Amino acid sequence: MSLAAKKTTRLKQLIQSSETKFIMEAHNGLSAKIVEEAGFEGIWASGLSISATLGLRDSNEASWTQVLEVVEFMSDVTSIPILLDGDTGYGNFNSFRRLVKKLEQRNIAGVCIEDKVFPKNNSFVRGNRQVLADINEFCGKIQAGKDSQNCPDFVIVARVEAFIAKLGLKEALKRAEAYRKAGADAILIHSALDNASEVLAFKEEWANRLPVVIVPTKYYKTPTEVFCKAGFSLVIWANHLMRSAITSMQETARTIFIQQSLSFVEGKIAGLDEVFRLQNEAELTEAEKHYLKIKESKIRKAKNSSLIKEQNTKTLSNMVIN
Ligand code: SPV
Ligand code: MG
Repeated sequence: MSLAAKKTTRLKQLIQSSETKFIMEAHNGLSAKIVEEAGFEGIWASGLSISATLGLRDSNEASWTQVLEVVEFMSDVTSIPILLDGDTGYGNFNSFRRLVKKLEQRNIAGVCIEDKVFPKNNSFVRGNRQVLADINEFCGKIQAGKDSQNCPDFVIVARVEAFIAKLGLKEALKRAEAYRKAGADAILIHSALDNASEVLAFKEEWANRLPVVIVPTKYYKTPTEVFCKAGFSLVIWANHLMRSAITSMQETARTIFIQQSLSFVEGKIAGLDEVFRLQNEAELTEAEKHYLKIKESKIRKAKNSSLIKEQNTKTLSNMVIN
């Protein structure tokens, strides 16, 4: 895939590729950069991870403009496309179409919205309180998003939560078909089971009407070849950087607290050189050489010209006196 192509186009190509592709969660600029450096072709800006790293619940406690700020940082420091987990679109069709416009302005390649009601709950909590959106209302939201996107390749993924709400395959297929007709570019079929039976049954019935995206957080034991063989388009590793950061930070904090010393953790954690490399300090050093030199030479010039002026004044006053 050409790196010169727009991020929207690259995400669309990923989703429409004939092979199964993989994208990885990130939740801030640093983790986004780490995802790109690991070799992934795309980033999942996870609602769960973004809210957790803000110290909040995954229940729309962060406002949509706060989420927008986070993804802007992520996009600025990476060159691979970002698919934002846009929850329910943060309101009705009108809120969603404004979100689409703002995401495109910030170079975000696509957004996924789920057919639940605002404020949503994470799909793995409060299993008996997963209220689904009205199908027609959700179709209108998809349509409004598609109608307001600027770039034709901006991707809108419709996420079907019928299995999460325990409504079964028939309801999942009915919803997916309605969202396809409303203009969705792909269907994300979500499941909270610890095996892939629901998503595999869906894929078999659905066939290839639209690309299908999955999030195997709970059915992680299913071998990846099963997903590839079934023809899923995109697999999202949805929260594993946020979770690995929690484990690592807890261990480091506990060790330093107990040992009252840093010597037990140095060597186990990223060195400052690595922090500076990830921040691209080298670029600023080069830029300083370039731009501050100009500034210095300007100062020199200014000094020279005031010296000349001073000399001229002296000459002039000498001439007047004489
Ligand atoms: C997220 O990453 O926020 C998701 C996926 O929506 S899940 O948490 O699995 O519902
Ligand atoms: Mg989410």
